[in-house]
Amino acid sequence: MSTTTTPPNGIESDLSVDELLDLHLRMYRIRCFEQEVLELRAIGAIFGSVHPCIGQESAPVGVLACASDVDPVLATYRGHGWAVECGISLAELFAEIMGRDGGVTGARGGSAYLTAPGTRFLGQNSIVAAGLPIANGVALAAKTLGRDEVTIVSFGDGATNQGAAHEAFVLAVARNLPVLFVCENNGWSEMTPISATVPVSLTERARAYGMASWSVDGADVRAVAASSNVAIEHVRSAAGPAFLEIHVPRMGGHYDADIEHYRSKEDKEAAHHKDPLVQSRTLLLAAGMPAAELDSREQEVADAVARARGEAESRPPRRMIQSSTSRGPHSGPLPNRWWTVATSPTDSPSTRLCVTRCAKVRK
Ligand SMILES: Cc1ncc(C[n+]2csc(CCOP(=O)(O)OP(=O)(O)O)c2C)c(N)n1
Ligand SMILES: [Mg+2]
Repeated sequence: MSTTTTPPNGIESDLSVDELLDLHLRMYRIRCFEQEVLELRAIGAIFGSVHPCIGQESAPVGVLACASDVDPVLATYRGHGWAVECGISLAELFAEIMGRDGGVTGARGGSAYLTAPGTRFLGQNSIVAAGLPIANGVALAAKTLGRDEVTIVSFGDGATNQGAAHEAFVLAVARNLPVLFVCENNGWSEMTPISATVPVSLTERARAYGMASWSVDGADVRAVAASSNVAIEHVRSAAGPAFLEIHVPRMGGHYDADIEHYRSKEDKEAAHHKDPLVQSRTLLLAAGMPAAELDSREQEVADAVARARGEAESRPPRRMIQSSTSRGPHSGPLPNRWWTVATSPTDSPSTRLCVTRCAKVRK
């Protein structure tokens, strides 16, 4: 099939149906991953809360479809989708989130601090807006070393109110850094609607810093890819940092146990109507793809994700995690043995190196 599709965002998209199918299945993989994570959390297989990106899948998929394989990526605690899209092993991601041996950083990061040493996925950050100045540092290094890289950092709408974001925008413009600031505007900062704190559009704000900026409807992955392409090319051509706002629906709560007492039924329903997967599926069917074929392609993806989960579940719990949970809350300095925890034979060489270095520093 080669029907061209055109999203209604003003930027033309020349995606073929096969390309749209690829983006759809990539989003579907993230959705399956998040649903498995929520189920694991519900049965107590994950310690601590998780912040799923359900509804926001078009952001990592649309943006990274236009990036190069070496462009560094940073995300927030809602960043599982970015890690998945960076090609990190799903089994290692599940193991990390579940505190199992063989997790991508030996279960030291968990859901909110996923990082994959030695890859371009430089990691998530639970401190709101902390990723932006880090991205600047990464971009400054790339620029100084003459590397053709665009650093991509994703963050929420609420993060744009943080001082760290302001400083990062100022520095990125002042130094003409090759950074793409990707704002996933889901309309909420925990329990506060963005309209309660920001009286102007976020792109208008970004332009005030001197950055090129675009806004796009995240319900349409074609539009996200088309806008990302323009934004990434802008940054790659050394025209300066750019700001891409993607309007995404937060289809669930802020985190897994959020009962959303502060949110109206209408707002929640509106978010579900913006589900990017429903839109891409509808487009594919309208373009003539048989429903049975689409179902079977989705099933293959769901099966692969379930297998990765099973692989992670078969791994033993990480020794360090057992030790931390059995000791309970600690006071005073941690004993040295905490930091001399051995790396696992299943850890990658870069993880072993990273852990050993951390242990030396903390002692
Ligand atoms: C520096 C800092 N302040 C406050 C918090 C508490 N906090 C966690 S998530 C969050 C809301 C962030 O909203 P947004 O940036 O829109 O991201 P979203 O959760 O919607 O993806 C806040 C205030 C934090 N983690 N870090
Ligand atoms: Mg938000």
